[in-house]
Amino acid sequence: MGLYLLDYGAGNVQSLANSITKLGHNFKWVTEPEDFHRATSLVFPGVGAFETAISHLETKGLLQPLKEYIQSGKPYFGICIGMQVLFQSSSEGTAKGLGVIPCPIESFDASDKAVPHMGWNSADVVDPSAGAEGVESSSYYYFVHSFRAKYDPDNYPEAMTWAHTTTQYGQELFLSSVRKGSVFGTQFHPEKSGEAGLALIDSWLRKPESEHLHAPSAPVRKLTPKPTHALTKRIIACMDVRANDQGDLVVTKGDQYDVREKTVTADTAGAVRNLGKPVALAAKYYEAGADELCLLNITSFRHSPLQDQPMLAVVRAAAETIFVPLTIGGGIKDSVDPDGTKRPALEVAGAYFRAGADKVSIGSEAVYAVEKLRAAGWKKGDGSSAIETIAHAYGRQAVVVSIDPKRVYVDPKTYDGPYRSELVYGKDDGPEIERNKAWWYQCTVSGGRETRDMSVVELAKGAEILGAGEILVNLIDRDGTGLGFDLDLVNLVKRTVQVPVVASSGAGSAQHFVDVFRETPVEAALAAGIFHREEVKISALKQALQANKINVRD
Ligand code: 1PR
Repeated sequence: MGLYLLDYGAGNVQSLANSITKLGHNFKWVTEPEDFHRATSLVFPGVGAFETAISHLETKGLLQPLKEYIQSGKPYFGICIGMQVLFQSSSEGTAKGLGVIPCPIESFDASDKAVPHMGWNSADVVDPSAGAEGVESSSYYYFVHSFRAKYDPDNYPEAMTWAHTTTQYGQELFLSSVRKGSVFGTQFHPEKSGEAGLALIDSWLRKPESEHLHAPSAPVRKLTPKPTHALTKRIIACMDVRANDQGDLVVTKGDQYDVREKTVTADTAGAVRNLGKPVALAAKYYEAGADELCLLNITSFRHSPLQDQPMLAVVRAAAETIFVPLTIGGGIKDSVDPDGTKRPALEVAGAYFRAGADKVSIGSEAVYAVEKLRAAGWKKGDGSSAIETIAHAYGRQAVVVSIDPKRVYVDPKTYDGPYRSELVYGKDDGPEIERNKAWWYQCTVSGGRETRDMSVVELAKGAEILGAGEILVNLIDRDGTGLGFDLDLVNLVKRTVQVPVVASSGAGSAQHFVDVFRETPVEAALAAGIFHREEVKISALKQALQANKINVRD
């Protein structure tokens, strides 16, 4: 008897479990079909890809019992894919959904916006007279998805009687939550939506069973999109994590990727710069209002990631206290344990997702995969790369490709190399001495130690073809310099891909964030040094952005 959570075996379900525990509730995992009879309420935190979710449920013999549970009238709360399975079908694949809500899930139109829809957006209650299911119109909730149920009363009037809230992305209105009878579902992730999300989960869990029964909403009405959507720009705090010389994992930060102290005092010279413990810093940034956190294991290229239990322990512990999205990077690649056991990248990523990560960030491996793709003529990948295998199992929104380029200075008058169309020309008033200079951006691997014969435009284009859901753009020349984001680089990448892009490297002041959001269409900006050294507080940064009319989450 009691609350059960359904885990079909892919994606980060740990964060929901952590949020329920933090709120003081007990639960059990569904392990066999009979558990659906034992459950008095059920939460399905579906993370990943629709097709994979349906086929895993079917293989485990859980699909039909799930359908029967929903029809039984006992309270059900589906999150993301846990909501989408209620629908007829999804254009993400050929698998059929449960068909409880008679309309399809389809892809967002990517012609006027970045897809996936990734970040914090608002949700408007369709029929306030029926009472909101803990959804506050003044709050923001975290979305991450490429497919959605369109709000479409003309074609699907019956399905729209399920509409509890709608959200606008670009000029599209879609169902961000559904409710009827004892069934509730959200497209957004309350377990990743900070305090607002925790409050929503708590209010659903605390309701007596009788209050879960909802009459149908008021008659379906037409809704018109507003001139602009409410998706906020995201602020990401990044922590580079590595073992120091004593073997403890510490947050470190270099400039231009060199993390060793340069000061010549007796006890610090040459030591790994230590800026604090990763779990404590992650909790601090969560409390301070960071919209996302990123942990990069920058020693991983020397170790087998699955042997790297301390890093997995860091992710587990961080996920217990932070309820915003968490990206893990470093060493996401096919690897071999010291005993010769092969570990595909998919397994490495899976271990991080199970520990509580929402996205993995792939660096060096992405470069090698795009080199192969380019050699094959930029057609589809062969399905074997880390980007492809992880995106297939967990959805493209779970795969970030992290680009670590360096500028290659050339004489624009004489340069006749392959990247002429990608050249950026120096300005007289740029932060570096750039007059009469031009450069292209060359990709690197192994944390900048090795350059490769590939430009940032090629890598971004190839990563998107292979299935990356987001591109993180660092720049080694600017890392830790405080000179500001390289706006030319960010615009170059934004022009190349349709997936969301994160600007990184060089933030030195709040004004630099204002500049990057005003002068480029980038979706998010990441910083490390200024947050670690407390030169800029996240709350002050958000105030500065709001003062400049840039929409951010409070
Ligand atoms: O190649 O898949 O194992 O991934 C390695 C990942 O680790 C890559 O994303 C790479 O950027 C990162 N990495 C490797 N070595 C280092 C290092 O510092 N020695 N960290 C490193 C790079 C750079 C940024 C930094 C921004 C913002 N960190 O993430 O956070 O430049 O810094 P700032 O705001 O202080 O300027 P793989």
